[in-house]
Amino acid sequence: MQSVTEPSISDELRQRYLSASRVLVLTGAGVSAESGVPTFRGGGNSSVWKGMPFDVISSARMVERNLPAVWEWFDYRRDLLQGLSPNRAHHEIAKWQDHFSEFTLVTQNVDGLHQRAGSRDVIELHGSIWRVRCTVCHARFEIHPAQPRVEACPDCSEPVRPDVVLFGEILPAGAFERAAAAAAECELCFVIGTSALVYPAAGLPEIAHAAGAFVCEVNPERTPLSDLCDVSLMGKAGEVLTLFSRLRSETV
Ligand code: BJW
Repeated sequence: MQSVTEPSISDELRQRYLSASRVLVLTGAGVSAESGVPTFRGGGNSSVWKGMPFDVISSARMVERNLPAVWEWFDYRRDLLQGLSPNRAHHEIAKWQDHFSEFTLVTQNVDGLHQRAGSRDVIELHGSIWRVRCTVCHARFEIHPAQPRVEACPDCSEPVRPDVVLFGEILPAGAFERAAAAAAECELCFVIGTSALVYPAAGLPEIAHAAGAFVCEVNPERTPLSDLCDVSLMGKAGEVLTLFSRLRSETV
């Protein structure tokens, strides 16, 4: 039975958090909102780019029709990110990797802020804004923030595109499979800052729930997953996750 609570941690969640060995965290754009990164569906600046909804500009069709416009949109977002830093939620999640014997962080975000907060082995379901991919030979190259991005593939000179997953495109090889395996094995699953509208990512908490995991959502708003979750902590990720930090320090 799902209970929607104010952002305070129930005894059951406390006990599960302190005793869990296998934990999976799925994050979305909301985890970066407190860093100043606009969400996709939160009505923020990035929902529309020069009159185009994000699902038009961030589409495979636009890559084919107008790659320079796609680059303009991604260059703008990378420039924005360079002035931003990981927030309390990213830092708290980074600590969790050392608290649990099996910890898997799966993100839909392309911003790299989890890694900048110290998270290791992050499964990036939708790619990274800090990589490009050749449209012809598919070779991948990192973008270094201090250097201009690669314009053409160094291997074959063909155009490169952002190495992100657009609607209708398939996820990076093995990424969803790894995430789904961890979801099926976890005891405790956190779903943080995602509208849970985009599949297959939104299917991960469903897999965890079906396999018997306790599922906890952290989001200021309800989502299509709220009814499935055992607990919905309704609040901002930075504020809510700080409660878990205190919990651990209280028990030491
Ligand atoms: C806070 C907060 C704070 C605010 N603290 N929280 C099954 C059913 C139906 C459809 C499909 C299905 N399987 C596949 C599909 C098709 C499609 C899909 O899901 N469509 C639905 C939208 C209908 N999926 C795909 O196409 C995927 N590919 C695929 O499945 O390939 C196989 C296949 C191919 C062909 C045919 C069929 C199958 C690919 C999906 C790629 C998504 N790409 C994007 C863009 C990336 C590039 C870019 O960055 O521009 O990824 S879309 C966009 O949405 C981005 C995000 O990662 C993704 C999810 O958004 P997210 O993270 O949830 O953000 P928001 O903005 O939606 O929500 C923010 C949340 O934060 C809100 O809830 C706020 O309340 C909350 N919040 N402040 C905590 N402080």
